[in-house]
Amino acid sequence: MKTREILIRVNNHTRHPVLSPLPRRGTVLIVVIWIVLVLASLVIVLSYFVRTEALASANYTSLAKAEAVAAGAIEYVLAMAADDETDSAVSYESNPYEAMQVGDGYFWVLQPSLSGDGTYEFGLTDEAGKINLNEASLEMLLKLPSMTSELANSIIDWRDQNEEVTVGGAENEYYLLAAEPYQCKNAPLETVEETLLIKGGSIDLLYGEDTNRNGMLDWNENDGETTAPDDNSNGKLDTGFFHYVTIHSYETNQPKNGPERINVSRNTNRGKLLELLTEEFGEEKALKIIAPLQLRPFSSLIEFYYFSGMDYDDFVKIADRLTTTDDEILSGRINVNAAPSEVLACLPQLEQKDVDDLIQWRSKHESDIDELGILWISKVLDREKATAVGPFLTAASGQYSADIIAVSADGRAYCRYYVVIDIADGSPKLVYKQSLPNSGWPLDAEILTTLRDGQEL
Ligand SMILES: [Ca+2]
Ligand SMILES: [Ca+2]
Ligand SMILES: [Ca+2]
Ligand SMILES: [Ca+2]
Repeated sequence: MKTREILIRVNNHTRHPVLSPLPRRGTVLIVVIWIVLVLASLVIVLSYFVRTEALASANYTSLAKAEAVAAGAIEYVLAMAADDETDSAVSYESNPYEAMQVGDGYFWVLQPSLSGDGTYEFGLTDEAGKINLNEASLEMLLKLPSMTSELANSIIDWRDQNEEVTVGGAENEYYLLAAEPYQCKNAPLETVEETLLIKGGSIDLLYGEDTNRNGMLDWNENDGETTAPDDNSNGKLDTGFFHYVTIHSYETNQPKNGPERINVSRNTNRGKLLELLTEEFGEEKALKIIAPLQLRPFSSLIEFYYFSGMDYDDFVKIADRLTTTDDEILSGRINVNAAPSEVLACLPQLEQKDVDDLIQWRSKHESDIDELGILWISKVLDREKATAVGPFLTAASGQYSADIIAVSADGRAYCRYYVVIDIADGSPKLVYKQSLPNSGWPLDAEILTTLRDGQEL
């Protein structure tokens, strides 16, 4: 009995797995499907990560290339600034600052298009063609485009060493009461953007509607409040005062060639002046010129020119050998051969017609204007006006700025730098470098499309 019972139980046991094969096979299938699904998802996620990583590393490589191109471009503009100054005989088939191919990319040196004709310009910008915020008088600051009386007066207080408040300006008591207080600087500005710290200063006044600083009216700069910036959508670009001001301009009080200048503001230099005149025009003529002259302080060479009674052509020959001050550094004088109309309009006593006449005369005599110093303004302005503007003018330039845009050849990455180069002492030096990472692509969007399509420019 026992044995039979056991057998039956065993049979029941052995029967059991035979009776339920289908449910067990289904479970395995479902488990396998799940595993396949999980593996497939892992593969998809992994390949997504790999692709993202590949893209990121490609973008990183492109950015490194663009940065390398920008570094090359900075060296290039350093060399070019010195080259321009020495009137190199090198000629270029196309603009040497536009779409220059270097290594694995291209660069541009963008020049603000102040003409407002809707075209890009490329090249170095002459800092001596601007108003120097550290040197200009209140009267001159007030005449700048987009300048307010509040900001102009406050710039005077910001840079002067005293604590006396100019009417409409601000000294320490204003800045120390701000939500996050800071001191009035009472020293020269070190960047143009420092005006944003000064009472009355703002992005709107500094850059106007041209927040990407390209001198062009971009679509977002003409759509009102729809997208930043807040513009007046009048179809015209308000550029602010950024492009018309600098803090970098200065020159050394030395002639381009030859010995030291003679300071005609000192009567003790009469002998030296006679020597120079004799050397240049012979003894008889020299004595005739110098005989009636008693030297005294002059505000500028223009004033001395009228005082001397010399012929225009004669004076032009010796002008670069003369000065009216012992100062070795002359800061903030405006290069009358380089300044745009808006800057010349800031000069004392000048009306718009005078400015227009100066610009017209200058463009007519472009080829030989460098030889004339600032003396040619006497051909355009009357004696009183020429004497009034003389102290603020020069024909020399010692500093240039360059707005550099560099892009990798595949168009994946670009970078932008604003640099200032000083060549006043003959050897070019980089004195200011500002990265502009958030200004967007400032040139024609077609350029990036072309490069991303794998084509060359
Ligand atoms: Ca002050
Ligand atoms: Ca713009
Ligand atoms: Ca807008
Ligand atoms: Ca506008």
